[in-house]
Amino acid sequence: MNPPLHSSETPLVGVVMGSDSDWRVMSDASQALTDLDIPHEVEVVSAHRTPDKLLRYGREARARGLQVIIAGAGGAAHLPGMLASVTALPVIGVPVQLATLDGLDSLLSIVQMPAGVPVATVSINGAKNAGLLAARILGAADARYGDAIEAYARTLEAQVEEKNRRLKDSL
Ligand code: RP5
Repeated sequence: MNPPLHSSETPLVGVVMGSDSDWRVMSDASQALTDLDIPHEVEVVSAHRTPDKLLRYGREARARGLQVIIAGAGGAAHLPGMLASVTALPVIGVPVQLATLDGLDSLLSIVQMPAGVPVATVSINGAKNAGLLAARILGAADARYGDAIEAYARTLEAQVEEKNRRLKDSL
């Protein structure tokens, strides 16, 4: 499945990825944002293959109204860090697992940022949590999103309790 086209609403979150091949993972971030009614956009931006686009995207993101960037990449995953170096927005990095090295290469490329240029790195293939973290960042200033995260937490709680009940009923 390919990334969808831009949403028509003004996006608050930019979900970017180094290749369309990352969409199999990064779609989880988009889905989490959709589930919480958070307007977002999806874009393929490659640190190595489209460097001019990367710089433009990062430099213009804030002025366009984005509040958070989620950036996923695999292998020599320089996209999140390079974006963080040209924008003041919070950047959440998603290490995408490729066929080799179990995603450790992606994780280390993203997490080991030099002091002064932070990237909030989630787990390997942790795109869903990246979407939820972006929602929490928005929720700090906008109660709608904070409330949505609290409601989501209650859903998780109810699901665990339901499974607990079923497990005990099966004994
Ligand atoms: C990275 O190279 C991308 O983020 C992707 O994870 C990886 C492979 O890209 P493709 O060769 O599949 O386009 O920059």
